[in-house]
Amino acid sequence: MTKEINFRLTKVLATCGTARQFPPADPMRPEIVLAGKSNVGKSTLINALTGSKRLAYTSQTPGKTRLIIFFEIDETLRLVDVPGYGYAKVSPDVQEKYSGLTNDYLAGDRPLAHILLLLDARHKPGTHDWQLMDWLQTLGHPWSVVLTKSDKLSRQKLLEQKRLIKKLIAARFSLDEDAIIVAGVSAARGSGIPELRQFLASLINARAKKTD
Ligand SMILES: Nc1nc2c(ncn2[C@@H]2O[C@H](COP(=O)(O)OP(=O)(O)OP(=O)(O)O)[C@@H](O)[C@H]2O)c(=O)[nH]1
Ligand SMILES: [Mg+2]
Repeated sequence: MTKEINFRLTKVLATCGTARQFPPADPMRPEIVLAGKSNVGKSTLINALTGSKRLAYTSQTPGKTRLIIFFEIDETLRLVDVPGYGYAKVSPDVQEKYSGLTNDYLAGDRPLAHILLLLDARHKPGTHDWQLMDWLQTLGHPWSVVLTKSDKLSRQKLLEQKRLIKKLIAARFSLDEDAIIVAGVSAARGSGIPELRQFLASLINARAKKTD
């Protein structure tokens, strides 16, 4: 049976500056990571998914989320907000520390169900985005792309951008374009949010069936 997930039943589980602070892994509560460049809209998307205005901290100042934050939804799954990368005003050693924390998480023994790589719908993937995709492919983690701020584009432009991103990723990793999932969302308008909730629920349900 497919379990409904109530995304409104979300709480902050842990706010972590080091890997030691990560909450104990719970295989019954698989984790979905939101990763992406600083300011791409990770925290805003968590707020939109959970119907909260200020659960995840959002700001106009890029590079604000410096910690890994674990959210728990309906005692069923966890969303993990990892620090944004590629923030130019942060010195390289500070940058290193935060990407180190993300690497600790990704390379650690977590019940990782999926990674959502967020890209601004208006732009192509940058160096740091490709680095993360390379790393995820190397680790063998399943991931998909979410194009954020889709309200900044016309419907037609968004479609074109989705196609372009699929093409670029397929070329880089020798994949079939149809195997690449690229969703579009606008937290500002709420578009794509119910579909993304549905996608996450289907991932969690598929995983639950496998471990039955
Ligand atoms: N127009 C529009 N703006 C958005 C959308 N989502 C986020 N933003 C804006 O983008 C800015 C950054 O959003 P955040 O959610 O703080 O970004 P973040 O990825 O968490 O950033 P870091 O924590 O620095 O890594 C904020 O000013 C948001 O209001 C969207 O769907 N549409
Ligand atoms: Mg943030």
